[in-house]
Amino acid sequence: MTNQCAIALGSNLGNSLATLEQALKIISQTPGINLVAASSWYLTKPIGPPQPDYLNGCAILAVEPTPEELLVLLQAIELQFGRVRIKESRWGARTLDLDIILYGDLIINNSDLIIPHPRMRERAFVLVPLSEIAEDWQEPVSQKAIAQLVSEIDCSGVTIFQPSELNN
Ligand code: ROI
Repeated sequence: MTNQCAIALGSNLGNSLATLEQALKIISQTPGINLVAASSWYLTKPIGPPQPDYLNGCAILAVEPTPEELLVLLQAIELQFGRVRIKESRWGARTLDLDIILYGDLIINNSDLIIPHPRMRERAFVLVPLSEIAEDWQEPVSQKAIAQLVSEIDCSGVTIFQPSELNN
């Protein structure tokens, strides 16, 4: 019994492209997880305080783990890439950020896990990549499709990544 889940990947420290591609490989090789689709990588203007541009993308996974188990798995992968949450400011730069965006049509509101991701509906760096691979997926809180949500926001800070552009 598997569930369709959408995750967002982001990085703006170190070799972001290598980090994101390795992270996606580790995720897809995890028992109980199958990679269904991966978006292009996008170069995105930072939301929050001034910091380097981000590389962002999304993936659709078919998962056996529960949302809570998946969160633990993703956080372990973040740590493998040297992410130290305590040292990072909440809105600061990070080597690897893995967020659960959607898990089927579940709505979860725990202290440590909120699904759908509470800010996904306003974030072009999530919605643009996600619309590439899941445009018809209904976001269960707004009950709008991803394609509809993306049409309602400003996406000017999000462009498809060309590997020669990233110089940090
Ligand atoms: N901004 C962009 N463009 N991409 C991110 O992945 C991202 N992640 C964050 C904050 C600091 C909110 N800004 C971001 O955590």
